Amino acid sequence: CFSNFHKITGHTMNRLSGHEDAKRVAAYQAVDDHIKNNTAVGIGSGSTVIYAVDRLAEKINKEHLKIVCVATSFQSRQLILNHKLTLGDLETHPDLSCVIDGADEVDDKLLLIKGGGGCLTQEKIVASCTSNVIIIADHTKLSKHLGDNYKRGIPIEVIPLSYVPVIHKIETMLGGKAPVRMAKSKAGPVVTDNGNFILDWQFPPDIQSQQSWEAINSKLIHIPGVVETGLFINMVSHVYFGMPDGTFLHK
Ligand code: ABF
Repeated sequence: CFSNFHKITGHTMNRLSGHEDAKRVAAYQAVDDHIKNNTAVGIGSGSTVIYAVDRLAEKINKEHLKIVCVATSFQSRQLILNHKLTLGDLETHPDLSCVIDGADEVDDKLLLIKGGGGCLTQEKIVASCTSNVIIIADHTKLSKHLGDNYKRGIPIEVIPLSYVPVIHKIETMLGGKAPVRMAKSKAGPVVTDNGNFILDWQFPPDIQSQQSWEAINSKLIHIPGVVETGLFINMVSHVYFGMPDGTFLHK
């Protein structure tokens, strides 16, 4: 289902800048294809989105566009403010023309794993406010099945007091391991923008042959204490991958 393959000319890729160039190619193309005047757009989180906001700011200034930006995280809010873009919220803009966001993995059915950077819940809420969710990523995020490339597991945001019972329930009900994500310093758990913890569920490899991701997601979401999962199912309209040779792949 690769619908489009395009060449961006004038791009030289090398080993060091390859990933960054690929992110930039995807981000610029998504902004160029989808941003329209007098609209409100959702701004995702992560390193690829930084390129999208750079391009958005350039486009707004050059074309004198009126765009309201709705953030999906503290990082995203800072990006919007640092670029001097107009910051809005879902209270005033509950219907967004599009959302541009990154992902940790995208399978060939356009199912996503998100939340590797810790921002899944607000991202999913904002994504639910548009019918046009656009994912931007470098080529390493593309996979046949979820988990082929992204080995850390599916991020699951949980209320702190529930984290041990939730771990037990996930491991008993679905198998695998679901450790709480620790800060790099190991001084304590990572705390999300919502004050919660994240479990990274390393699911059993054969789970995808036993049940659908919809069924798995529904089991996870019904465990008391689970706030949201990083499984994004049937939410995506477009994906732009930056490829190693400077092209982009549009699915
Ligand atoms: C956020 O940023 C997360 O949902 C996802 O985990 C991550 C992708 O980041 P990057 O673009 O840095 O790979 O959107």
